[in-house]
Amino acid sequence: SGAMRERVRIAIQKSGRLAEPARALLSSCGLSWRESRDRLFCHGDSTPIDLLLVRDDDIPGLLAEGTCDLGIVGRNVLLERASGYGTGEVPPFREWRGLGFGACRLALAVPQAWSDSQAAALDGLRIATSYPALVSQWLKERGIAADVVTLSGSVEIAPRLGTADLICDIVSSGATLAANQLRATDIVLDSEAVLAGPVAPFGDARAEIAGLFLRRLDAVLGLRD
Ligand code: PRT
Ligand code: ZN
Repeated sequence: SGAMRERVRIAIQKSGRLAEPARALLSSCGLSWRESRDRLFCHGDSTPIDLLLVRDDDIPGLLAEGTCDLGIVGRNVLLERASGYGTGEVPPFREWRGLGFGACRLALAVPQAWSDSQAAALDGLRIATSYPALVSQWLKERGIAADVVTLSGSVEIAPRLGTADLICDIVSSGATLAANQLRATDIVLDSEAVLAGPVAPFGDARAEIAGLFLRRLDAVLGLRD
């Protein structure tokens, strides 16, 4: 959005895996907030940086429309949305920093009973996933003609239900795959929580605020002395 603003809005997950570590990281950067009653918007106290507490899936869209300036979101969610932009279209957001928490992998997983050669021949098979754009891109890059079946949840039971032959899902410990008699094969994406921001620089007071925040963040992340 073209509106001039003098405060920076950071969107983070309201609840879920990234919510607490994101707040802790921002606190360690010296940010603090007045708790608002609805707890969807937290006004920054010590710095002109406010928080927006949302579903992680909404963060790329909020960045794209300019409702928030920065966001903390899984690389998997950010890149899935970025991959959804057509050729010639450039996503207005990008990863600014990897944040070192929320580590996981987007991985293909096949029934444990499959042999390695079965797992390597995916042409004509159906892959269930909540990440259709990333999976389609990965298949295209390798010239594999598999069908992508988009599911919003419970992806790991798709092979047993017969709705797909294999899956591509987020894995951290691997316990969920094991519980569903699946095993991971290829890694499509190594993910972690990232700071996402616009591709174009801010054209107003937000540039200085975001710059100061980044310097503090980099000090906390140990990227600089
Ligand atoms: O409510 P909202 O939409 O905001 O939250 P959400 O439920 O969509 O997201 P949430 O909180 O589950 O995950 C947020 C982000 O955390 C993801 O986008 C990833 O970047 C990251 N992350 C890290 C994970 C995991 N680890 C993870 N293990 N996201 C999901 N999982 C799932 C995984 O799919 C599996 O089904 O947790 C299950 C357990 O994993 P295992 O391998 O340890 O058994
Ligand atoms: Zn979500």
